[in-house]
Parts: sequence; structure tokens; C-alpha cells
Amino acid sequence: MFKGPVESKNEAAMSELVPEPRQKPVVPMKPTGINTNLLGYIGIDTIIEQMRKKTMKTGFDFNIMVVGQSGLGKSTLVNTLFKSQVSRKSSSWNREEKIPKTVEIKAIGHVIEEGGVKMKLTVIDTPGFGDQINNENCWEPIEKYINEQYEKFLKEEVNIARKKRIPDTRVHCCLYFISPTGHSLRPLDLEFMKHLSKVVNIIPVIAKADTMTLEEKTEFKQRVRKELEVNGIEFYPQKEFDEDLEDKTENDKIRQESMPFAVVGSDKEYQVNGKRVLGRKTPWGIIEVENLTHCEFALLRDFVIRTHLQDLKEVTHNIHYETYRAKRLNDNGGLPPMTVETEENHESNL
Ligand SMILES: Nc1nc2c(ncn2[C@@H]2O[C@H](COP(=O)(O)OP(=O)(O)OP(=O)(O)O)[C@@H](O)[C@H]2O)c(=O)[nH]1
Ligand SMILES: [Mg+2]
Repeated sequence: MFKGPVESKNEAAMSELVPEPRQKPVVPMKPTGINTNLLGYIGIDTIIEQMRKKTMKTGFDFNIMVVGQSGLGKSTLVNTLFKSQVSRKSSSWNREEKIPKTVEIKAIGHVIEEGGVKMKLTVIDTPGFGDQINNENCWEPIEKYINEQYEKFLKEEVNIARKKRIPDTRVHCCLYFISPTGHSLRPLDLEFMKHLSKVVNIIPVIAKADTMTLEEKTEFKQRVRKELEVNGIEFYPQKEFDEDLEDKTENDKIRQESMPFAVVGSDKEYQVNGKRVLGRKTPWGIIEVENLTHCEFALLRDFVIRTHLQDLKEVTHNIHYETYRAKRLNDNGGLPPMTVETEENHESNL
């Protein structure tokens, strides 16, 4: 009756007090109930689970902006994103019959929940440019909006009584719409992207890809990539931020094959093979927005949300916001006086 183990435990305890004489234990000292594989296990890998739990509790913000010439389907794509599988389950989206021309920068937010994790997805729709006779500096309002979000974040960050979790309105990714001309990029596109790529992650997309044949699309994609390279325009994922060989291999494929994603947008649903799909009805059939053989919208969505969301947020925070912050704190003008003290602390962390 329990004799062996109890006795041996007592013996072991005693042996600490009275070292001699020491008898060989009748049962092994190692507790038999514990899996020997777990001995020496610290539990570092549980950090993933801990982070998951935290993210589930707090949720996270993700902000996408659409930019480009007027009439290229930016507002339509915003609706497509919200109506597509990103948030199909959510019901509060108000559908307008005809999308009006966008006249001001407008952020549309939506909380999406999946697997217990909440994402506040905000899409910032912007007015198209290119309508004016003089399009000089037409990127300025966009750049101003992006910088204003950095400024808001910075003000919160340097506040003495800062919030535990700063609401993040910073633009994590900017979809730049390219007209499906099949020719070259316009000087305005190049100029625009050159400016924006310094402040935000740019992802170029070819708009209205349904207006091109397959050959035209492949050729145009190649041409755009070449022109971006020749003009030194860095789009996301930027080569210099690849962290290791695995990143480089994966991102090289995206840079050399997928970019710029050729997309089609629509907020209309049609019945195809008994299923409701988002699409565009043409005399030749329905172009299905989420069908990979029809266009690259689903590829773009997966790239932005499934594989690169966290990286987009990190590059925004560590590179673009950091550049803004360093410049702003170096200039040291304009911040509210009450925050000056904290500013200095932050400056010393740079
Ligand atoms: N063929 C085709 N037409 C599209 C596509 N996406 C949008 N359109 C149409 O293009 C027109 C303009 O779409 P919008 O979404 O308002 O364009 P926008 O870029 O927001 O225009 P602005 O607000 O003036 O900058 C509408 O008639 C859309 O139905 C597409 O992928 N293919
Ligand atoms: Mg619009």
C-alpha cells in the first residue's frame, strides 16, 4: 500500500538533512507520471498563443487607400473589397445603386471578425485626378492626408498621458490605379508614384483589366514593371526590406510576376452555376471578380490580407512612420508645448 514511493520520498527529504548513510532508493527518483520529453521544456513557443490571445482581445486596425486617375474604378473596388469574401458575412454595408464620382477623401471603416479575431478594415477612397488642365502637384492632398495620420499618431505617442493602445489611422498600403492603356505609364503616374513611394507602401494595380486581352495584359504588366524600375520607383514589397532569403525568394516572385495586379471591380452579384458571384455582365458572359482565371483581384486580396498584412503594418511603422517621426522631431517645431519634454525622451531613442 503506497509504501514504496512514500517511503522513498521521505528518505529523499531526510537525506537533505542527514547526508549519511544514504541508501539506494527502491523506486526510481524520477517521477514516472511526467512525459520525459517535456523535461527541460521552457515554453518559449507559447508566445505565439499568447500573442494570438492578445490580438483576439484587442483586435487591430488595417487601412488601405485607393489612388489614381478619375474613372478607373477606385470606388468600385472599395465596394468590391467589402462585398467580396473579405466581409461577405457582415450585413451593414449600404449599397448605393450607382457609384458617384468621388469629390473628397473619404474613409469607410468596417469591423470584420474571423476566427475570433477582429480587424477594423478602413478603406480610404480618394478623388481621381487628371481632370484638371494643370495637374501639377496633384499628389499633394493625398500626401497631406497620409502625413496627417502620421502626425495624429505621433501626437498620441508623445502625449504624457498617452493611450495604452493608440488608434491607428496610418495608411498601411496604397493601391495605385494604372489606366489599362496598353501603352506606357503616363508621366503623371510616374511623378505621383515617385512622391508617394517615399511616404507610403505603394502597390500598383492595373485597373479595368477586363478591357485587355490576355496577351495585352501580360505585355502591359511587363512594360509597367520595366518602367517602374527604369524610373527608380520603389513599390511594395521593397527589395531593401526583405529580411532573409526566404522573404527574398517569395517577394522576388511577386515583384517579377504578379505586380502590378490586373484587377476588375464590381459590386453587382450574379448567379453563376447556382452560386452568387460578384461580377460584370457583358454580352459575352459574366466576368467573375473573384475567379482567378478571370482576373487577379483575389490574388491581390490574398497578397494584402493573407500573406503580407503584418509586414505592411511593420514597414509602415518602422520605415515610413519612423522617417516622418525622425524628421518631425528633428525640426522640433509645431508640436504642442505640453509634449516637448516627452519629445526629447523620444528623440533620444532614435
Ligand atoms: N470595365 C470595367 N469598368 C469598371 C471597372 N470598375 C469600375 N468600372 C466602371 O468605371 C466607372 C467609374 O467607376 P468609379 O468606381 O466611380 O471610378 P473612380 O476611380 O472612383 O472615379 P473617381 O471617383 O472620379 O476618381 C463606373 O461606370 C464603373 O462601373 C472594371 O473593373 N472594369
Ligand atoms: Mg471614386
